[in-house]
Amino acid sequence: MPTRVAPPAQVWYNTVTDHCQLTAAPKEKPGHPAPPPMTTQEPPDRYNPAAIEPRRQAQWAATDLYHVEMQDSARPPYYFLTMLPYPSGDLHIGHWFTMAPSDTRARYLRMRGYNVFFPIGFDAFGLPAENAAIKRNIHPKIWTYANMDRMRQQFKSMGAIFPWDHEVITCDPEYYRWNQWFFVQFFKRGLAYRKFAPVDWCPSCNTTLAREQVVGEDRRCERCDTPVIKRDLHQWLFKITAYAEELLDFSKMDWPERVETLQRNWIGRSEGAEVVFQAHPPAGGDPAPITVFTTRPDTLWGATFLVLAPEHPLVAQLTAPEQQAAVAAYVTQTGRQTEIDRLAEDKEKTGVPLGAFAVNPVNGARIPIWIADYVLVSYGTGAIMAVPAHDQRDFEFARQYDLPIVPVIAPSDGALPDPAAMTAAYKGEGGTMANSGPLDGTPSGSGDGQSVKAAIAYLAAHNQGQAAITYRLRDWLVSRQRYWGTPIPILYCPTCGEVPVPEDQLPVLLPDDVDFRPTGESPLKLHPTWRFTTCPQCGGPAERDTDTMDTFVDSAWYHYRYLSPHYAAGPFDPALAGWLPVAQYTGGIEHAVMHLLYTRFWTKAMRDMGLVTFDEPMTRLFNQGIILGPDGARMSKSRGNVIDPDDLVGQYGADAVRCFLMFIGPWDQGGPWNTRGMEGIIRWLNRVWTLATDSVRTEIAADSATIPNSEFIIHNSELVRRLHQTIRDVGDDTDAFRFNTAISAMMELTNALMKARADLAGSPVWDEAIRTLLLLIAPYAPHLAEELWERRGGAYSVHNQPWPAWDAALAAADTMEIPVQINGKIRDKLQVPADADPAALEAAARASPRVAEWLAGKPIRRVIVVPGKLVNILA
Ligand code: ANZ
Ligand code: ZN
Repeated sequence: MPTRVAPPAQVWYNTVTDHCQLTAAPKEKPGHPAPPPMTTQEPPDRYNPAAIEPRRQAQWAATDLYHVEMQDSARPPYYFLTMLPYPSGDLHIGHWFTMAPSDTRARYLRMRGYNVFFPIGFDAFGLPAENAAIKRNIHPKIWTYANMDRMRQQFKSMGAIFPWDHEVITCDPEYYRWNQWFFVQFFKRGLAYRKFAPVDWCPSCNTTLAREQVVGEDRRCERCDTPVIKRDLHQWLFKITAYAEELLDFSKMDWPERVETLQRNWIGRSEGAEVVFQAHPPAGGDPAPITVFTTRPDTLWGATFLVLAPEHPLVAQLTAPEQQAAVAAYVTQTGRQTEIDRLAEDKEKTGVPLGAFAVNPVNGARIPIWIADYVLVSYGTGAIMAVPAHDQRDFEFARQYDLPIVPVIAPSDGALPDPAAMTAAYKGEGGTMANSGPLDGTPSGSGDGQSVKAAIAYLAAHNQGQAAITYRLRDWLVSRQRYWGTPIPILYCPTCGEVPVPEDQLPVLLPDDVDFRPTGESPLKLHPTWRFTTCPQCGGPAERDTDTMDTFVDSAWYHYRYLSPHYAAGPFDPALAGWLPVAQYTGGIEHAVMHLLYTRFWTKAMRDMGLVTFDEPMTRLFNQGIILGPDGARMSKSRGNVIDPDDLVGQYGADAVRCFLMFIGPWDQGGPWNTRGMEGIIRWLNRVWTLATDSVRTEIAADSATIPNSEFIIHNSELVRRLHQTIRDVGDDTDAFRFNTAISAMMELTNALMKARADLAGSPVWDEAIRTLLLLIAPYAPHLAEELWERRGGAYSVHNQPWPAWDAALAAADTMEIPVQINGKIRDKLQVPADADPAALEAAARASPRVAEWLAGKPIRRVIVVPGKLVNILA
């Protein structure tokens, strides 16, 4: 028996944090003991993660084990990326839930022979940091950097393979300089432009929000939940709409269907036509053309009025004097409503006539022009032709204000509906065009030979309209009236206008001495000197833009910077382009339409700038679920259901926490935390420990009596088969992010080994099985695997070993011969898998032609199946 040394658990435990700090900070903290040397310390002889983990982490750091050779021609590169965290304070269990399984898969691929790059950094600019800093009255920079220091240590306690020398911090001038550089390139290419526009404004955060940051039906600020209002400001936008069509093409990547659908709906492509009406201003003068967007240009003969969005630029010009008061009141009223309210289908329709008329280009009809809130200025052309007979909203509006309804599609029975009798608009399915001049008799629909295409051809031929596509996608609004962000690198010169900061003057540094509290004005505007500068073009006085960029700019391209975080000649070192695009990305589904769309746009813009040669930033994407509190609700401080990973690591060890998070359920589903479930993991890891460290048979035999069925002897060949099946299953499952079933498979192998131990311990098969088990668990429980590997004499490091190979022949389930009896007499013998269940055996017996012959039509009364023995059919 090995001598049992009392585990110095307390001593080891106390050194946990010191080790972590040691790996990050160059200097040791005074007053704390140095880490124990690797060789002289007697290790505890039972599983003691508090002792093992910091020691292994220090060893990996000291030996630079996870250093990534960026130009390695021998191994294929594999860029594995997980979404970078906000340095919001403490690391919470959600961070672990996203990072630890990713680390496991990255480690697995590393063992599979890939040169794996799995970097990490911090999304360090933005509102969360700034709001928290405001609350605590410390400078956002100090607060952010302190958080990052803390989180870095916490990340290290996870034992991940992050190459810390590639860390990217987005609030570092070395990083945001390239945000500015990209901004200038976008400006020069017409992809960045400025416009005076109504924007969504959060009165509490005192800033504009992108459309995506306005959440919920009641349109609240994503960050602070305050209802959003509209405000007019000069804003910079990135022209993401220039790529709308290309962004709908998902063929060059393998992303979850759900994300594709969310993006497709967000982009919202609509095919139809633009039709031009001439409007006559009440005051006289030249007619003003109004272009409408319609998906049903074929119903043009049934258009009985036009509706403009209240914000439409022609409203003032087309308003008759007697309507001015009513129109002004209506415009103000609309401005207070949200888009959702305006589009609500059950809402009573309201509107005001302008007192002007337009001419229907195809039949010369004079039709009135109205404004109504159900028409949005931001969609299509902000103006519609109303066809009340065939569009429900127009129908309700016409009924409300007694406007004419003219049907132009006859249902299949041939008779046009009587407008007075209609109770709803008729969409025209299966109908035929009527009352529509050249379209009469054409089947209604958008297919070939149907009315929509015929109408477009007619309009084009007569110069009255053309085919058009419109998108719901809006340009990306990037200006923020906040301090903690990248300064926008544009100057305003009274002579030269908008002037980009010359590239050799980048970065435009964010000054530290600013009153960063939100006033509604950009804090940089209140700085006494910062914004005053000279125009690089004419040398005259100029002013800087005082807004900062949306932080989604930072995260749109950070993965390029990871490759060469200190590269000074460009956003990334083109010599490292072989790593791109990212092979596998992991992160939450909540980023489906913001970050994941922006980063696709950014890569396409980079491609068009000649910086990269591919079209999509990340080839594969996996969305993990979220980990919930023990009560099944989202973890939050106010609910008091937050699980602190540091406590758990202190209590159970990082390996147990890692494994538990992967075991809790399918990774893409997440689930509630259940600390009791932790025990199963601890028990498993302890069994692995026992198997790998104890080989004394008497002790083992006593121990194995506690395992059910311990009398059952697992034969050599069965163990081999199990082993090969487990290698196969753990590999397949890890590949497919099925970490929970991979752990189950390893647990089963562990249990099988426990049962077989009395017979096999010490044999070559046994040793091979233990060795293999350690290799399989290495990506999952990296510290434990390293420790046990070393104790069994393996060469450092287990993490540099190749993933074990498996043999299909050895993994195949054995077959056996089963007799089939009919009324007790053997009539056939079947080859079946050794583990076939009763249903499978009965089915095989019934399917046998010889059995059928013997039965010869006799009805089967009963079938008796004894698995592994026989099938007896009573006929
Ligand atoms: C005439 C018409 C007749 C229409 C008909 C539909 C049915 P989607 O599919 O969502 O793109 N529309 C156009 N611009 C609008 C705006 N800015 N605000 C509100 N509604 C607008 O819808 C396109 C249809 O929505 C367009 O086709 C237009 O109504 C309306 F039997 O034009 B349609
Ligand atoms: Zn100038």
